[in-house]
Amino acid sequence: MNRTDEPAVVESWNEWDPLRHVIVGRADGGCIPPPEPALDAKVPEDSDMRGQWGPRSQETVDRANERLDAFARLLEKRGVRVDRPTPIDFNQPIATPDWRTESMFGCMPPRDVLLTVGKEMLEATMSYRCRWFEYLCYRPLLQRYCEDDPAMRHEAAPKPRLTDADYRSDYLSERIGVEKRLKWTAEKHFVTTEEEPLFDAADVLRFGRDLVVQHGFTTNLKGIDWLRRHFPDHRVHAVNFPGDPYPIHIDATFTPIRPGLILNNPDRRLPDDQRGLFERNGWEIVDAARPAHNSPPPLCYSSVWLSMNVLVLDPKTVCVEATEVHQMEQLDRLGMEVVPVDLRDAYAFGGGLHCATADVRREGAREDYFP
Ligand code: DAV
Repeated sequence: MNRTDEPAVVESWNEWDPLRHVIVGRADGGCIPPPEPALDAKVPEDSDMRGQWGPRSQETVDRANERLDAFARLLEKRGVRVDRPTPIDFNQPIATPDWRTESMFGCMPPRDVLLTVGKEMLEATMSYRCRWFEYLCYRPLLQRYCEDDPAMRHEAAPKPRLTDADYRSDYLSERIGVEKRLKWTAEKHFVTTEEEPLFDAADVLRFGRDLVVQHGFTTNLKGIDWLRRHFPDHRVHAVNFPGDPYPIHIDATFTPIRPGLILNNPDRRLPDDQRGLFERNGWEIVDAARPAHNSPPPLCYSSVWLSMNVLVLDPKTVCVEATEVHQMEQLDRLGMEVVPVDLRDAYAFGGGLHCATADVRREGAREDYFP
């Protein structure tokens, strides 16, 4: 069923049904992009990345690729078909009529760009200029899926202009401080404005009939409204996590494991008034275990909470980063078979196990988990 010479079938409705076909990113040519408004707002003020940009060293690229290749082989051994994107030369200037930037980013976290909802694969708008053209790396795959599967829908959200009007200028100051950041995120005063619809695919979680979308730095309310209009047969729920001073992407914050069970980052709890949907339907929201690390690896955008950026293979099996002993232990206790995956050396390229993948097919149909 998972042979690569057989026609691909696109269909995935949630984050946990048995995984059959997935895209795993590559580190080739990954760059640290030059400063730009939305990206600067995300780089933590004490980060080793402040002020530097350019191609990442070949040594770090090779090491990340070794890990990603091994992850792909592990998935294949478990019967999951794996495809890989086609990198382009990321270390070149790009421009639109509105702006120019000196380099792109890479094609490591496919989850940020591609949103699979049922038989549709949707290219997100993205909200960083350096990631505007990243969809090109996935076009060879999407074209093939279209040829193989007559019912597959390849969609792209309207490309945003990403002029300066998309970004709040008060986020551009060098030193804001965590206290002010937390006040701003609690007030939903994020770096992106409501100039036009913006969303990254990694702000969206799929729960059958329901989509849960994080409102934050990389997804604005217009982006959520666009998703609501685009998926009229889904209920789209906006959530936000006031404890996160750098709210981008939901997948190190709120992680569904199986029907009825979600891990929530204890530093970024879902506010009480947004829990009703889950509580009314008997879903348990559990504090995730603390990360095993005190700091992210060098030159990494993400926080230590990539510990909870896990990839669920089926409702009884979950891949967890191999050094995240506390997260492994907790998931084991919650009744999951835990598959350790050595991926920390790829974190700097854009994230953990969930980020590094994008669903093509999971078994199962669209269920209503919140009737
Ligand atoms: O906690 O830094 C990382 C999410 C990456 N997709 C964080 C969020």
